[in-house]
Amino acid sequence: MKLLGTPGSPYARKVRIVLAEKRISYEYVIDRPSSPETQVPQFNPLGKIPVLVCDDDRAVYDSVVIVEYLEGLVAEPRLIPAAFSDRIEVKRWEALGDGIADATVAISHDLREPEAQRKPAPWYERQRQKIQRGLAVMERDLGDREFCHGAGFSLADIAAGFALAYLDQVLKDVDWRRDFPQLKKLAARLATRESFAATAPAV
Ligand SMILES: N[C@@H](CCC(=O)N[C@@H](CS)C(=O)NCC(=O)O)C(=O)O
Repeated sequence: MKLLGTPGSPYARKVRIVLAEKRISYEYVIDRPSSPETQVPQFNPLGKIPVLVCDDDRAVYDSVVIVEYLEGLVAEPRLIPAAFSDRIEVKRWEALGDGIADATVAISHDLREPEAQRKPAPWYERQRQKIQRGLAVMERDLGDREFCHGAGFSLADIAAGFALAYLDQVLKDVDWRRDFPQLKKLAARLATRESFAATAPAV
């Protein structure tokens, strides 16, 4: 199978961490949807990465669906619990991670525009509040436990980890380590994990 993505895409990294955890081999194809040569729309009509192209040429998108697909394809290690309420909890963590990444992507893309064309200050404030509130809920729900959900590593930890790492990558002024000490410890633990270390974007 092939994964279309870019080193800068947080959602592609989330999928790559899952692939690494499950030790699934794949071809990683760097494909920027903004490039005139992109193949992404051939596989995803929405023109977004990540896209997983299976060996039978079936394309799976977006990252939430890809992760669910990989969980069904290779059962171990289990990243999404089978029990209904645990499953929903872990998916809620995934929604938090994705939502924090969505707001971070929105800000970082707008900051690339010439100053006169940028969104107004209240729009920036709304995006930053999404990030801050999302992090506050992660901090509260993690508490002083080792893992974001239950007694072991799961997609919930991947969700928190990729979103925090992406914040470090593109919004360096957000000092989340100062405000959220439990997330700070979590991120330090996750950074040493093989799947995170192997997929960390070059600095
Ligand atoms: N919800 C999607 C978000 C994917 C997404 O927004 N990808 C960005 C890159 S980080 C993209 O491909 N943008 C190109 C575009 O929207 O044209 C997912 O989780 O896969």
